[in-house]
Amino acid sequence: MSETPLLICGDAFNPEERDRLSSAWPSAFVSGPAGMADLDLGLRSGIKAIAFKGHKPFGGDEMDLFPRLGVIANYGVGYDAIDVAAASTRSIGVTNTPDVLSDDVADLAVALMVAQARTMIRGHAHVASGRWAQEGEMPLSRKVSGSTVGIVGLGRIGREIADRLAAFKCEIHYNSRSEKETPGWTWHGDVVSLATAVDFLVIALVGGPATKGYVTREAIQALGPRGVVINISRGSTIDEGALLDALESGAIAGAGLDVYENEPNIDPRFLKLANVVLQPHQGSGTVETRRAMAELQLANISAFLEGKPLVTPVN
Ligand code: 8YV
Repeated sequence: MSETPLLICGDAFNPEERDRLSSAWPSAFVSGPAGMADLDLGLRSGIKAIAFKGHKPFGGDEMDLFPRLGVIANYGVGYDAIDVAAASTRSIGVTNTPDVLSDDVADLAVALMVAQARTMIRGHAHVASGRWAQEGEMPLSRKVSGSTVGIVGLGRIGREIADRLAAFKCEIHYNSRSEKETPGWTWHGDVVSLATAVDFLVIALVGGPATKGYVTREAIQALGPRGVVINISRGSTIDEGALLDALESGAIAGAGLDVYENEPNIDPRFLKLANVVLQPHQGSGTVETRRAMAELQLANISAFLEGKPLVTPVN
């Protein structure tokens, strides 16, 4: 049997992250779950932990390739790529990297709101192209402070977004399964009621089958012509076709998006829109936070391989 306990899985790992893992534990590498079946049986039989990064599906069939597998440590708070139920039935632990990225993702959500409403991308082009000197001022933009905001999903990240927007003097509404203890924010039992009440709808849901298409066509319509959708969660949480229809027709005012259904090959309809600010799924993508995520992932792997309790288990 091989003496290699760790498999690093995902071409999204950068060299520093791979080095950190492989300096801690003897390891092998595979670019994604699809390549696991091609690994040598001797190597597979020794693997006890998998460090996972990326969004390609990792299911029970792949888990069965590793008879001694005890933990899958995900790099990221969202673990929708991993079939957690399949892991649980096989007594495989799954871990993620919560909390350490909430500030960055919340910062980006607020930045998307401000950039969209204050037409900052257009403003940059106006200056950089020299048009400012030739044509003078741009058309006026739209105020963010004091606006009415609806947060879909008041978990760790949703809460950070709401706290920031409360400091922007926004009126905070939210939708979650049950009412939470808040400083007087307004709870809505469904997303259509939430969308009807607000101008900015900020999606901060977890991904996965339970939230697929949660923000429906009806909810998008309910936002109305001043409505702006911000999504920093997963592309799957909103009806993307309905969002594109509403953006194209002017049924809503715009969107600020960090996530899409088909990343990185996003629907080309997005590229023709003038009322959107688009980011390449970089919510947690700062040097500081990615390092903290990598360290937490390694802490979970080391805990497992040393027979200690997992640091941030999800099952
Ligand atoms: C990704 C994320 O994990 O944490 C999450 O759920 O979506 C991101 O931080 C990161 O892009 C690595 O794939």
